[in-house]
Amino acid sequence: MPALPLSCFILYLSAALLQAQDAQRPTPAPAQTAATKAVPDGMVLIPGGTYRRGSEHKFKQTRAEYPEESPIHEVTVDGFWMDITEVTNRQFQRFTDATGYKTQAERGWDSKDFPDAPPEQLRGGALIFKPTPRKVELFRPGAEWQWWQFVRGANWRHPEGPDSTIVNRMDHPVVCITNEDAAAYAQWSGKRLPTEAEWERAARGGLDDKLFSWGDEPKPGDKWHANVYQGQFPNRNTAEDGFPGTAPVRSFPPNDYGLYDMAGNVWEHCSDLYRPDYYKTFVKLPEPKANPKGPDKPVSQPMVQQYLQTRNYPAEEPFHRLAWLWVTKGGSHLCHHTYCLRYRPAARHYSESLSPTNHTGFRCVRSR
Ligand SMILES: [Ca+2]
Ligand SMILES: [Ca+2]
Repeated sequence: MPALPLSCFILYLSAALLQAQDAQRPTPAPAQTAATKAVPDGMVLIPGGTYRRGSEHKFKQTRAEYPEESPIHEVTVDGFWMDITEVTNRQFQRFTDATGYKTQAERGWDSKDFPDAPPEQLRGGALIFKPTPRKVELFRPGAEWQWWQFVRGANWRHPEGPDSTIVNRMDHPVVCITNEDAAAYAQWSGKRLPTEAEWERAARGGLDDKLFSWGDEPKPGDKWHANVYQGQFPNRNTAEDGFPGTAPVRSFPPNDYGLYDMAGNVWEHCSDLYRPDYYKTFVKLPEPKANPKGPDKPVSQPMVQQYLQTRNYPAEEPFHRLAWLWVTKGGSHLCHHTYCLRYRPAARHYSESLSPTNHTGFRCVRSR
């Protein structure tokens, strides 16, 4: 999985974004209802405790690097309940049926935010993966534009575009969901999105210091333990694991906490803002707090691109909340080990609400 690309639409609008307002941290979700001692339906208790977050592993067989995961550091989280599976299309449909909620990809974008954009550019849609016709050089700047395409009319009901349907995929994870869409579902269901610290705690399943949520072996017993990408990315998907796209939830073994698809299938939204240097600043805090909730200030994709090249962010300018980057975890069915070995608990990536994608969904948690 590459860095999520800006769509042409987004590039076109970036100047308008930089001048937009609303650059403050979001209002926290309302406090959750009182914890119940009964096991919430479809959830499992993740024990609180201290674990070692992040990874400094050196991968020998790929040019891909993951500096955003280091340094490894101790983090303490309280116990919490977590959904056993990713939120499915069936579950999300219950939410939209009950509330009439329209996702960002369905609504499109508001001319108030983009006064100079032609109406056509504001129509809803999502970034959709398209296999390339032949092998491509993966590690050149902008390479991802060869396999990501912004498709008008693509959304959770039509994950590959207007002519596609979820009718036969109601047990698959919902996709083309932004962080705000996921938070709206969570609030409706009396839950919330996990923090990044909670998500990684849960994904490890008690196996601290292991590479994967099942151990250190990529493919124990010669069996795939997650829905990821086999073959040659992005032009030849052999689907050796049985699934060329998303899989029904629970298609692969759970981790030791009983959670399914914490590796692969779809990326999962967290409640934290994303900064690639967050762990480096976190470990310098005089007394790192338990239950960390991520950085206070958002960054945008252009800021991250400059940071990755120079290790410095550009001078800060206000930018619209739609361009804020939010943490996503767990990798997806598009992760190939040579390019995106991010189906690991320590792996970190991001989403932005200008470009929902058809490999990003979520699951919820509830405080005890
Ligand atoms: Ca697969
Ligand atoms: Ca997942």
